[in-house]
Amino acid sequence: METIENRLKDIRHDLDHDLSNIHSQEEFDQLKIKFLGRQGLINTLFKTLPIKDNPEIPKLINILKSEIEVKIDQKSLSLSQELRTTSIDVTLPGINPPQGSVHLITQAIEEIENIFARLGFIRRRYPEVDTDWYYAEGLNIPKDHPARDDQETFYLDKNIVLTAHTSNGQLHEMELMKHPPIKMTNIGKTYRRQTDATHNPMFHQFEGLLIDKDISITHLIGVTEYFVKSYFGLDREVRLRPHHFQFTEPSFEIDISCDICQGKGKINDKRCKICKSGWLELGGAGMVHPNVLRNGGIDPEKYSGFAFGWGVERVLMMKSGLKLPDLRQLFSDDLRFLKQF
Ligand code: FA5
Repeated sequence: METIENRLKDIRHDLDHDLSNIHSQEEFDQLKIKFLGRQGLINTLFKTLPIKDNPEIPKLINILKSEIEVKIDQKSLSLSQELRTTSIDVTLPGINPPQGSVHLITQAIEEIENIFARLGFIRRRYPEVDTDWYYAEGLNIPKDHPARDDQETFYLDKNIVLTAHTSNGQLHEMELMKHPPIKMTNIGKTYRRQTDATHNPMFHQFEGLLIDKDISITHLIGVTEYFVKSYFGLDREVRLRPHHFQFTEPSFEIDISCDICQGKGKINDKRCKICKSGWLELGGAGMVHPNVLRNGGIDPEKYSGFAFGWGVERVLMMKSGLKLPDLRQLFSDDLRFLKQF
């Protein structure tokens, strides 16, 4: 009798162990078969124990059977609750993850890149952290020259700067290509110690450089007009104003007609508040200085070229229909502002 009771005890123990390890319907069904199935442990007890000799034995087996049935019922309930909370109902409608969009500045950069690509300009990426040679000295700006003051440069070291313009790409490109024709845009981040409604300490510039035989100001004007009409619209006009840059000779500031007053400088006899004169400044340009060509290993007797460097955020602000009172908004993380675009 003792061994029989031990067998029943083992089955109870077995059941408790199995029940605590069940986490799926399949495991549960297997467990039911194992204990209560036709070939299960309970039926095996009836078949193998001497039930005819001792009427106590079937009683004990039936008590165990009822215990097993109760525990199995309880598990069935708790398992269905567990499965309900953890399973995925694939028929439910999905939750859309929040959708981002390309930032305004990235959109502008892509548009600018594509406009110049249509004219055959290849986009390069030159360093944002560069040596003084590429940034200034090689561009005909000697040490201690007052032209360095204009840019309020961040120096990381005596000889290493966070570039304040993308013009450092000019010499890199000449070294890379070695021989003209050269036709590149260098679009990248630039840094100056400036901050107000039209200046940010980090901003983007796009530099253009074209060097070949017999390149003249006419080509510069043609490329500028193509860009201005493609980016701003066919109604915008271009003008060149004499200016000075160390690395171009002659040098210009390029202006485009104001879209608010249509280049008149006045709206209903009142001065246009945006431009005051009918023109908005696009940025600097000029014919590459012979010293710069020489520094890049190109013979200025054989080749000539033009370069320009304009601000991405500024052209974005000047674009028709986009009125940004403060350029620094572009760098804010205010989604109410950014989501408009
Ligand atoms: C230059 O940086 C010259 N390297 C441009 C150049 C290239 C001239 C090739 C000749 C040949 P400038 O300092 O004017 O030029 O800057 C060019 C443009 O950068 C400005 O017209 C303006 O659009 C933009 N810019 C300058 N500083 C800032 C700033 N802090 N925040 C936003 N945009 C700026």
